[in-house]
Amino acid sequence: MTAVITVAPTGPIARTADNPHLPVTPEQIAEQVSAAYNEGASVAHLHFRDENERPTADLDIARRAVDLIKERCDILIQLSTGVGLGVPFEARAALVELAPQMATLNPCSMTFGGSEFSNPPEDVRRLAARMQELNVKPELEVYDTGHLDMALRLRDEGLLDGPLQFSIVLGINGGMAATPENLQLMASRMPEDAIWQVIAIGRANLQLTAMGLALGGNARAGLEDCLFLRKGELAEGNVPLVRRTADLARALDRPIASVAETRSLLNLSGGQSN
Ligand code: KMH
Ligand code: ZN
Repeated sequence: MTAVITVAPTGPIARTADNPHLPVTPEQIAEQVSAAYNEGASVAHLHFRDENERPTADLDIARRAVDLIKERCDILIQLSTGVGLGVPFEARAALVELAPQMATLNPCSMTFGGSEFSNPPEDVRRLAARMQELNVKPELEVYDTGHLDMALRLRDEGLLDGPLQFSIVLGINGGMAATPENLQLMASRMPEDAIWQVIAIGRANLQLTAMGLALGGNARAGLEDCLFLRKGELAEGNVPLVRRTADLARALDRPIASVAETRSLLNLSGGQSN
C-alpha cells in the first residue's frame, strides 16, 4: 500500500529565531515545498505569515504562495484553516474561497498550549458546508477522542463526504499526549474506509510517524511539527525531514504515493486548483 507524504513547511508557531531555515515568505515557502515535492511529498499543508512572521489569513499572501508553488510543481494544495491562534474564525474560513484541493477542518475548540484554539460548533458546521459546496476536501484535525466523535457526527449530518481524511494530532498541551497507546487507540477508532496520518508534535515525532506508517497510516513531515532532525540538531529546512520520512516509508515497504495516486486515494475531484 502506498504512503502519502504531506509536507508542513511552516506552521503557525515557530519563528526564524527558533530555526533560521523556517520558510516564512511566499517565495521561501514555494522553494521548500517544491524541493519537498522532489523528495516525494504529494500534499503541501500551508500556513502563511505576514511581514512580522505572524500567522495570517491574508488572501493575497496565500494566493501568491500558492501561485508560486504551482509554477514549480503540481503538488496538491491543502490550506490550513487553523491559520494561527487568535486569528478570527471568519478570516480563517475565507481561505477556502481560494478553492484549494484540500483544507483542514478542526472540529472542536480546545486549550492549545498557553492559548485557546476557537472552533465554535456552528462556525465549524458552516465551514464544513461551504467546503462541501466548493468541493474542497477536509482534512479533519483530531486532537482528542471526542474530536473524532464530533467529526463522525458531522458526517452523519451530511456535512462531510467519505472517505473521511483524518490527522491524528498528538502532543499538543490540551490534546492527547504523544504516546504509542494514544495513537493505537485513535487508529483503532478510525472508520473502515478512512485515510489518516499521524501528526506527532515535538520529540516523539519520528517514532510515532514510524508507528503510524507501520499501522497503515500516511505520514506528515516538516518544520510545523518538529524543528529538529534529532536531539540537538536543527533541521536545515524541510527537505531533510521529508527525505527521512520517505526513506522510512520505503523501508517499511510503503512505496511513496505520487500526486496522481494521492488524488485517486482521496477521491479528489474538486477545487479550482485541480
Ligand atoms: N497550530 C494550530 C493553530 C491546522 O492547520 O488546521 C492548529 C493547526 C491546525 O495548525
Ligand atoms: Zn497546520
